Amino acid sequence: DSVSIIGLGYIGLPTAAVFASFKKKVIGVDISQTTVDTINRGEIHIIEPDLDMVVQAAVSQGYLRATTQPEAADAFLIAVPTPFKGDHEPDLSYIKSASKAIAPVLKRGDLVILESTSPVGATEQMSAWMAEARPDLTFPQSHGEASDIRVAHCPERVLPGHVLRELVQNDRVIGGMTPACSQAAATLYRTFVEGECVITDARTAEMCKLTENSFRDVNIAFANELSMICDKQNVNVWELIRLANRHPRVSILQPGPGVGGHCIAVDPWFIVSQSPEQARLIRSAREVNDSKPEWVMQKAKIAVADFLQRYPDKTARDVTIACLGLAFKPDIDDLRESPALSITRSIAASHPGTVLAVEPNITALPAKLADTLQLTDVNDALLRAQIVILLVDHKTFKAIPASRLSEHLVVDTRGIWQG
Ligand code: SAJ
Repeated sequence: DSVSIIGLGYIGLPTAAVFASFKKKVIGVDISQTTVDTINRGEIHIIEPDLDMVVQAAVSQGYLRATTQPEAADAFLIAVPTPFKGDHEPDLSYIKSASKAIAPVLKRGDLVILESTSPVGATEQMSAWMAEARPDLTFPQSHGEASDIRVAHCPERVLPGHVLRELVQNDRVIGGMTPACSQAAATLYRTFVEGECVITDARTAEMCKLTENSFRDVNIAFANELSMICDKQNVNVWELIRLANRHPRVSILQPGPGVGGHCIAVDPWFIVSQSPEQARLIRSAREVNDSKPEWVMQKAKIAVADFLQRYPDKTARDVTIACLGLAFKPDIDDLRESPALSITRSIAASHPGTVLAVEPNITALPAKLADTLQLTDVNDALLRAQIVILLVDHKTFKAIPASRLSEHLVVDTRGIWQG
């Protein structure tokens, strides 16, 4: 049987590669010709450990092939982005175009799975779009178990940086539009999933994915709120959390400079936009996490003011600030939607002196930043800066001995030195 993956990004490409490594014939579809060409050369356009090797093997052994034009297959997995637009409304336009693009090649007995994180009801909507384009086929919303096409939602839940392992090991929530749709999807995933494939309906599966990321967002917001309260109360939040977590039923997450990545900072809004009256806590959590970068910037400004008070003969122009870490979380090189990056960018835009950025996991700054920022290594940054803003708890930074920071004014947003 063949599987077609629509959308060869952070989820689609690893999924395609894993299916291919289990000797499924995989047709990868992406609207970007460059992406398609890169993959067909056996190379990758995204950052994920070990993915290059798996893609290279899949392509060279002939199990994975990419194209911009959908082709007939037995199963289709849609893994396209679902960003938000306007006032945090989910934008389903990519799902719409993907379902319209595959509709012409669908045939009786095919299975279509939506993997993209989606608001409740999106799977039914996707099925309706396909039905509109193919009046000659029947779909579950009108024909139930007897339909020609099976449709399910199976949200991805893999952690960036550990995608290949989590794809195989995590349990999968499988929400078919009918029980037979769920069974068909579960059979497909069992090709490589070692975790359990747990069956539910499409709406519950949609809500489940949003719930998982909202749960994490709310818990991180709790930690971030605590860090701001403790700062005011002159209590060390890192010690506080360690102590509170000694309670057998307390498990507080770690504060940071804000929440990055494309999932946790986005998905809770889907719940809020569908249930604005009820989702009060979820909305507040988003607001708390989104306000944290601004709070860190204020801390940086206070550090500059403190420095100038200590050295009245200096001006802000003489102060060099080192921002340690740009990635959205530790030990990865992914700068997308990173609070560390936005904080560094804002500091660079407002501070009249030099701003140094240290990101050991990249070799060059993104072009738009190269004008306002200098990328350097930790040693150079510590030698030149008077103020150090720690933004990401990369291993390299954790290894810096306290003695090297005794001369600096430090804002440690991750508690790696003051914890
Ligand atoms: N963060 C904190 N404090 C913490 C934990 C995380 O500030 O204690 C921050 C991180 O620094 C980062 C952000 O939160 O900026 C998100 O990082 P993460 O590691 O929590 O999550 P992601 O965005 O890399 O991946 C999440 C995962 N979801 C959950 O853990 C519930 C992953 O399993 C999902 O597949 C992924 O979102 C997704 O694609 O939805």
